[in-house]
Amino acid sequence: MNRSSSCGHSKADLLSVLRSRPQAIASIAGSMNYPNISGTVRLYQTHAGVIVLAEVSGLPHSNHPCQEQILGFHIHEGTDCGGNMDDPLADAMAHYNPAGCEHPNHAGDLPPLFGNNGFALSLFLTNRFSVNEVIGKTVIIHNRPDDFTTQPSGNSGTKIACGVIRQVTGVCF
Ligand SMILES: [Cu+2]
Ligand SMILES: [Zn+2]
Repeated sequence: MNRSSSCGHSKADLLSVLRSRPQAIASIAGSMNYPNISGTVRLYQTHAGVIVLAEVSGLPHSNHPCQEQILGFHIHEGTDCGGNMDDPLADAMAHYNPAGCEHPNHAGDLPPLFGNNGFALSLFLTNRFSVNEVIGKTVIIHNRPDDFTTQPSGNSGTKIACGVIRQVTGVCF
């Protein structure tokens, strides 16, 4: 399962993996205060790391050209998008950090999403985790940019959207 080398992906062409089915998907939904947010995060295992493809709509945005939103984006260690009145996504807990690193070297620290009138699309490679090890954990979007400095979470503000990472059955097709 999930051995990309058996699927014919050459070392020189990581993006060819996007023609196959992702190994895992998180369906993103906004918290009760951000009901318009929805999207999908797809995870593809390659020999060089995990390709993450995120597409999200309904994000908070500004019409001012100098104030377009940049939104913190992480994998969190929690396995549930529930919470409480103070933090509707509290159950996502902290950044996924199995090696005990400081932020922004947590395994779950990802490039922030750049908003475009409420839409964001991001495609990147990370070898900080395998797809298999993050299945069941959560993807979180925040309402502020990640400053990549402040501990423990980059001062990225409120959690506004969440999705549980779920395994996609089947390997190649
Ligand atoms: Cu986060
Ligand atoms: Zn972090």
